[in-house]
Amino acid sequence: MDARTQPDRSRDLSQPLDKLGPDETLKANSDYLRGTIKESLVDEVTAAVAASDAKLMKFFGIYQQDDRDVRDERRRQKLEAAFFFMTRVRLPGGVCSPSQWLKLDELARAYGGGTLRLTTRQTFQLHRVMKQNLCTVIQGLRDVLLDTKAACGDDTRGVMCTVNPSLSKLHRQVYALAKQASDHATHKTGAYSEIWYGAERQDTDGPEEPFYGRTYMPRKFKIGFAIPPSNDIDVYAQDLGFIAIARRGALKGFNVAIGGGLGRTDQAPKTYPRLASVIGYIDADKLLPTIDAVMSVQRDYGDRVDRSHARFKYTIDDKGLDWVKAEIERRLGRALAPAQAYAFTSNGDPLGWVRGEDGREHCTLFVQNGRVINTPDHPMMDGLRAIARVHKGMFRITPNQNLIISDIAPEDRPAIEALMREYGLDEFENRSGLRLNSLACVALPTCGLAMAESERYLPNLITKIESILDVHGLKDDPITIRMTGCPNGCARPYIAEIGLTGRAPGKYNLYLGGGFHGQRLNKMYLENVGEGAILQALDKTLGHYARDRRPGERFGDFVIRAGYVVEVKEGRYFND
Ligand code: SRM
Ligand code: SF4
Repeated sequence: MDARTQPDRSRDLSQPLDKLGPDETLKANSDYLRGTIKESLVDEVTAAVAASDAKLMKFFGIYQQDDRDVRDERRRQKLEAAFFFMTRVRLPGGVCSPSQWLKLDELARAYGGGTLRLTTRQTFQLHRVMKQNLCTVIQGLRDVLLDTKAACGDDTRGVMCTVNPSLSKLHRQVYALAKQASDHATHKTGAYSEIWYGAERQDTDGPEEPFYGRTYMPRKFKIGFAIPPSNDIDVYAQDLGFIAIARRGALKGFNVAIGGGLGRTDQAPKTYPRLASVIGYIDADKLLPTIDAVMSVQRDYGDRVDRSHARFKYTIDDKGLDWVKAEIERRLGRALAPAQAYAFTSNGDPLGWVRGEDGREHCTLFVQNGRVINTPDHPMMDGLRAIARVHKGMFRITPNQNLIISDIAPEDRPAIEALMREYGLDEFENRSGLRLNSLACVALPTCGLAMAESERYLPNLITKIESILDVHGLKDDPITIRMTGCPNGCARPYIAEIGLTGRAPGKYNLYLGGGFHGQRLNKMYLENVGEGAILQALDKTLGHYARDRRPGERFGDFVIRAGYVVEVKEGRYFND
């Protein structure tokens, strides 16, 4: 049975669109995402685009934003906000070539404020792109075979894949499938080429969007591939996660996990983070039909009235996991096999050099919060450009916002190492285990949803926590800490051992007790508190941990055993 031909309730005329949410009407009436984007782009009266076009442009990886640092001042001066656009690249598995890196570097310097941002889903974001430069940027990306399709919007988003290059053969196999999955599930509308490349509209033989129809997905849908023992992609945070099962180093198939998602809203208990449930096993050749079957269930049954309740996790909890699994199996035309044994050990990145099974060398560099930028004492952007000019292998962005210079022939390593030393790219050895396991979302000044600082604040907060770690002798212990500027959870804070989510300027919720390899949600320990209270709480709990931990016990496990927080067994009890 082909799930692509299964019922799509979003196109069912018996469901009047006006009974659905406004975003559904917008999508349905947009002529497959064309809207009036072309007109908006040439409107010289404003640096912004029409509100409806701003929503549609997300499907093309482009977000309208404004500089929040100057928002109030501009309002006082009766000027429109300082609008610009964030452009997110589609980069399955985070792999890019040196020529792609050089192009991104060039575009970032010319149009993106002189900085590149590596994201928690392994891709690049350019911020501060002006409306009149968007086509140039997207055509520049096309020159190196990159695009921004479906990097945002109600579709599949960036497909993630574990980056561990030491398992060379297995990684190659899984990465190839992740790329195939991304190409398969990305929207097909001709609007992309027409708007961004200036192509003529082509007649299509069949439907323009054979899978999505006119209304696409009810909400974003995230797919990721994990290769145990690394859970770097946080597979339990994906709407649809695949856990690679290998035999003698070669891929056999995948355990299938569904219904992960972290977004929530403060004071709205109906929203909650949920970890994905493992529902069975498939052979590798059933991958694409499984993606179709799972996505089509969410496409047809996801909530199209209330967007805050439209992620797959809510469909699963409303309908019941057993019902959803049975519906997936019905569409797949077969039962899933029982899940196979696997074990994760960490969701962090091992930094520094490793040699792959194929003899090639790989070096993972620490990039604090994914920000690639030149500063007076740390010319990181120049350093990576210098490496890209001589590097014959690949770059891989990790889900922890770090960067691997990968696939280096042993004889080329000395030259790369010399450049790393010259530009100070390898200066991570003296950093604390906490800093090396930290993640922060972008937040202010570009994110329109931020309530507090994140990327610009976490490094300073960590410096203060490091003093506490020094006192307790924990400087080298790997402890995960993740901060976001609002509860949406873009740095996956709810599965960190220490999570901080912004409530207001200078105020955060503090969560403790997440699983070290992403297997357990944390629990709120303090609500809406400032730096003083955060440091006090961490001094107390970290000190207690240093004194009383059992051999090998992780901080996240300890705070539960010591009674600071209760264990969250299921995502839906997170808010209790
Ligand atoms: Fe996110 C919205 C940044 C990963 C959950 N996210 C946003 C927007 C686009 C704000 C907006 O809607 O106006 C942020 C742009 C900020 C900026 O200025 O760049 C934004 N999200 C990011 C990135 C760049 C964070 C980072 O610092 O790396 C990550 C880009 C990933 C990528 O390459 O595609 C990013 N976002 C995530 C993740 C983590 C993940 O997917 O592994 C999550 C939690 C997992 C999940 O989806 O449940 C996440 N972002 C959200 C949500 C909450 C969704 C929900 O179900 O409630 C929003 C808000 C929304 O969609 O309404 C959001
Ligand atoms: Fe913006 Fe909130 Fe996501 Fe941070 S978590 S990038 S503040 S939406």
